[in-house]
Amino acid sequence: MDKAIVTISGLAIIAGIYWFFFGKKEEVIKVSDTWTIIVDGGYKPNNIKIPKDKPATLTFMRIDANSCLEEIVFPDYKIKEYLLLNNKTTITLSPPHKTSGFHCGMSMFHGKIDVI
Ligand SMILES: [Cu+2]
Repeated sequence: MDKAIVTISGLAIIAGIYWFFFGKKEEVIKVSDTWTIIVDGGYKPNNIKIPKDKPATLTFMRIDANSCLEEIVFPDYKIKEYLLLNNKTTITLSPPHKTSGFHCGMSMFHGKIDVI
């Protein structure tokens, strides 16, 4: 009986470790044509991977009333947008040139764009 408990808890721990290292990564690494970023106490996700050969359309859904997050800046793309609360704002990065960052109007919250 004790052996069974040890075996089962061992398997549960292995499954947990597997999930921790492999399960989580998939939601961060996402290559597609559209991305939805939730703006809530920061940017979720805050690391976005976009393809190097085509425009990427990012949709920002701001649900955080904090005025700090009302503006978003992509310095390398010379883009500055106002994010309406409880609304979607679409920003197209074209052409995607290199790895760059974005941040709120006061540069307190940050995100990263990886071009792959
Ligand atoms: Cu800010």
